[in-house]
Amino acid sequence: MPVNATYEFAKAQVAYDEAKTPQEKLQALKEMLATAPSHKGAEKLRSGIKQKIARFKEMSIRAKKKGGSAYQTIRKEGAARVCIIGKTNSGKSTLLKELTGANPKIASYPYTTTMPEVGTLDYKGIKLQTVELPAITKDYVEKEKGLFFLSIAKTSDLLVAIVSNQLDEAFIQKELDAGECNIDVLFIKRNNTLRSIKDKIWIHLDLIKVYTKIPGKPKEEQPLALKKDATMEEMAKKVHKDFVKKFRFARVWGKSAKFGGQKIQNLNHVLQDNDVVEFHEK
Ligand SMILES: Nc1nc2c(ncn2[C@@H]2O[C@H](COP(=O)(O)OP(=O)(O)O)[C@@H](O)[C@H]2O)c(=O)[nH]1
Ligand SMILES: [Mg+2]
Repeated sequence: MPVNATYEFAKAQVAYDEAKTPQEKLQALKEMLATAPSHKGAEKLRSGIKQKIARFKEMSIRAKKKGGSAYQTIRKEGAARVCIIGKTNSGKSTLLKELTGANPKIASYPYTTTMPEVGTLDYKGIKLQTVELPAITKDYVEKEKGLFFLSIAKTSDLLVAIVSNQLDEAFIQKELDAGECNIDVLFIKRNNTLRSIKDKIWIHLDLIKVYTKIPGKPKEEQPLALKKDATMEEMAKKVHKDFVKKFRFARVWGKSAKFGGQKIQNLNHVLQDNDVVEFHEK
């Protein structure tokens, strides 16, 4: 049976466009090469496909080799990791500086930031690691750098994307989807106030802050971050690894208490934002 090469090729091309992982892309590219026209006029097309195949192969070999990447991973710190993403010149470095006081390079020319920049955002005493990722470009997932930056994005608890319009939003979402990055995205515009951006980040992280206190003293200045709906047990564990064993009861002030200083013996008691907890040991 005669094979319609053009049809097969088009099919492989669609598969390539729809492929989400480098492995799938590689598979589709091989199919494209096998079905590409063989006449002289298609030489450029074939060599382009071969180049892409070589690139994806190198990428997957590098990914398999432990520590084979030229890029350093960033150690997680603080209660959560937030990544600032966006197109070039969207104001990522400026926002990082405003949120954290870090000093990234800021310039009016594009692609100033070539490696991730890190700062710490202090939200009412909670430390949030904030990472600016270099500009998202088209077909991000096909570039080794893009893959690396996506791998950092995937380790974050929230992505903050600076956009000017719906098109930007769609572009960024598409690149994240292609990289199989399913982290929540908070889209913000540059004209949002810093206060509102900080509050939105906090709300989207779904965390609460709680305070410990020693009997007869006011609450500690430094709050602890817990995930929303965390229990007394989770807080106790966070304060000290032996605390659950030693737990006798706690006095609680705040939204989760019926009245200020309520005695709570139940380790499954659900805490709320801004609660103050005084632990009493056995
Ligand atoms: N008008 C205006 N310009 C800004 C704002 N934020 C950043 N810029 C400018 O836009 C350019 C790129 O900013 P930068 O933070 O380096 O963007 P990045 O490439 O996304 O990191 C610089 O010239 C900034 O001064 C803003 O909120 N308003
Ligand atoms: Mg930058």
